[in-house]
Amino acid sequence: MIRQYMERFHRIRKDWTVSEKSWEPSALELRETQFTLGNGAFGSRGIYEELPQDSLPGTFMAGFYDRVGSQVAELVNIPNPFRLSFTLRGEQLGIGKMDHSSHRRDLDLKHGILFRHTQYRDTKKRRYDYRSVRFLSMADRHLGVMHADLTATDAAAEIDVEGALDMSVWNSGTVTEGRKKHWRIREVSNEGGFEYVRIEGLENNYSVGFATALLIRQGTRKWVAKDSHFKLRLRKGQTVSVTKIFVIHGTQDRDPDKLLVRCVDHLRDVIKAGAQQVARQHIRTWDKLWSTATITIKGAPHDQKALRFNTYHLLACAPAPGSRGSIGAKTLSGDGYRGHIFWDSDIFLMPFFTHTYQNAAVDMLLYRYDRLNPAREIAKKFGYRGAMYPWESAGAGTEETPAWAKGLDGSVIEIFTHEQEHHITADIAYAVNRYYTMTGDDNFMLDCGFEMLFETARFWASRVEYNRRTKFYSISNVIGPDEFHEKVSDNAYTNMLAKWNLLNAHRMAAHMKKDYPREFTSLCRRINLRPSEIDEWKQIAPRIAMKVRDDGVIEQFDGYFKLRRVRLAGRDAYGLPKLPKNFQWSGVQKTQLLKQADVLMLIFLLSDVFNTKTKKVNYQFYEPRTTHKSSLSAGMHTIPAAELGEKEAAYNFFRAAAFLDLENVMNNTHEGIHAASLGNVWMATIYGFAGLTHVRDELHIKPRLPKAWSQLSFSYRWKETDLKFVIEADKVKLTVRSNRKTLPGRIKVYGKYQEFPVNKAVAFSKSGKQ
Ligand code: IFM
Repeated sequence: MIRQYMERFHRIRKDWTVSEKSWEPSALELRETQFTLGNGAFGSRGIYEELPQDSLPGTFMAGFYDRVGSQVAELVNIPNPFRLSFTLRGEQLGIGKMDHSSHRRDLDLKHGILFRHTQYRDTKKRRYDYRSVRFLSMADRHLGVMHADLTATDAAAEIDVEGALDMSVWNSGTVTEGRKKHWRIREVSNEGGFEYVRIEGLENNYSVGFATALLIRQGTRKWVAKDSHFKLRLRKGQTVSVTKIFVIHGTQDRDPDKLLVRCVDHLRDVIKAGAQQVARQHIRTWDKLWSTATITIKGAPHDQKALRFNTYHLLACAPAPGSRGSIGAKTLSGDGYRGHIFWDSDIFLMPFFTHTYQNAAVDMLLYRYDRLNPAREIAKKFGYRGAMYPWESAGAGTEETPAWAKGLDGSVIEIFTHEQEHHITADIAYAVNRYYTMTGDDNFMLDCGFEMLFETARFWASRVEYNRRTKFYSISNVIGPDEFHEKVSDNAYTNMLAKWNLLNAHRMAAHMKKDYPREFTSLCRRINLRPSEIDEWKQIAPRIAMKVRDDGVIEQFDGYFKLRRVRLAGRDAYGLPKLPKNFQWSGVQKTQLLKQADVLMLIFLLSDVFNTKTKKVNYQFYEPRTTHKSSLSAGMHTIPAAELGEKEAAYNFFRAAAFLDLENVMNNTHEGIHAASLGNVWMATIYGFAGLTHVRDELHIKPRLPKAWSQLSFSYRWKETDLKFVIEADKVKLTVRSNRKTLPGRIKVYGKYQEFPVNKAVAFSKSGKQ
């Protein structure tokens, strides 16, 4: 039986399980987000199948957006496939509806399975034992399964079961809009006992087909419920098992019959193979994902679980292989930020995928490559050259930032990020380049990467403005990563990344010309890139303005130092600064307060450009001014804090990020998992505590584990080489596995270059080789 089979794998290993041990109505939406299941193609919130009041069912199909009725395109909340409702003697079985004596749900992070066990008591005190298990297959990304067992413990009972798709779903209302439904039902039919439903997006005729079967087993009797509905009588102590299997396919094909055949044939094949086989493949696929993604910590079980929770959600939202898709700011776990894709995916999520699950990283970059033309259009619209990527992106690659949104104090505010947050274009170039230097994937570069680097450089060359007085190039009217300050000039992050983008494109043009002359000529011809333009990149870059104080503090933007200093008063439970009492958000732009890392983000990304002294003075200056009102902030602070020996602060920042969604630190987890923070937790562990840095072609390792961690182990892929680290307080053990004869670059441990024979573990202590 599928449930027992799944339970065998689960064995309630505490450190791989996130649990809900009682029914807490106030945590309903929070748990729905936390218990989201996903396989990259779909995500489905961890709703209760009987849909208690205030449930927020959310099932999202990566890449399916619609804009009808809203300011901008939204990730569509499609019908909820996990609904299942039982009625016994007229009383509905359900949490909050019927009394219960015990209840728990367990999310198995290892295999992406949600277990549930609730013991109910009806109004006559008769008991019912209810267990369910569900998963979205990681092996077959169109498939989902839910299995429920109901036992009438005390007395015989008439039961009525209903398992049709739940159509009563909507996209959340936002500040200026009400709730929206982004699809209409185009077809409902019954095909050989399977329920078939086809919906269609309102805007673009995108069709999604659902084929569902409800398989019933009572004693030795087995059948398929007609119309997903049946009634039966349970004897005292008897169990009825219901297995709901559904397949979902999306298409833009105009021939709806094809979709029907695809869904129904697929479902038939799955049923023939059997749910157990499906479960086995699902488990195997998760095991494979974890084999490279696992991070093991000894000594701190809570941190260990938090890390697994974060990694689980990273794997659950990783683009399906070959999808050419990316990841929204709230993964596939909620409709916060309308499912839009920000720099979060390029800067915060790419490193995890690049070093553990490279295919997903490629898909994320292809998502951007496929939208190079809309980015060219945006540049043109603003009067620039090259490609200017939108701040918020959805399906089409056009700008999707809403004009209005809710501010930190709940008021409606006008949004300017789409007009001013230009650093996204350099962030994407940075992501392309980082992927290349970490993987050496020449094919990707020849097919897509070089073109992206050149088109983004072109944009910056047209975006900078020459100041005759200072003889420097300025970039005015921007918003940097710190979104508290709008319409500023010469934001250090934007300017430095623009400069980097130009210099790097110049370097890459030389590299391509030398190593791939034919392809270089053909690309230049295709995008009409002239040698004089490439020369111009090199001339502009060194003259882009950046202000640095005598003590080395980089001015976040022109005039920042003149703003009012507000002292943050005290720290919260995670060690994050608190705002002074009665602080008014409305005047925040006139203060030096930061929403999130800005200069420190720059220093992290271009780490080898800055020396330790510069890192230190800037950390000391900006950290006390940062409010961490963005989920992108706390986790990334771990890295400079750890590097500079601020051990306690580093650990606090790590915990604030690692528990961000587990403990609802920002009070908005109900809107969805904070994707960027997931990536931050991974980076904080690897680049903060394990102390890995890439310096040109070299890898340097200088661990600084938190006191509570006695050991940290993980895998790290670098240019077709798998590195397996086991790190303790004063010791690094490294095993290099590769088919290459030589290492991709030199490796320095504790400040000394070391030799690494392939396939052999070598250990080093701070004092030398062991
Ligand atoms: O991309 C971020 C931005 O940096 C801060 N506001 C939220 C966005 C989405 O996470």
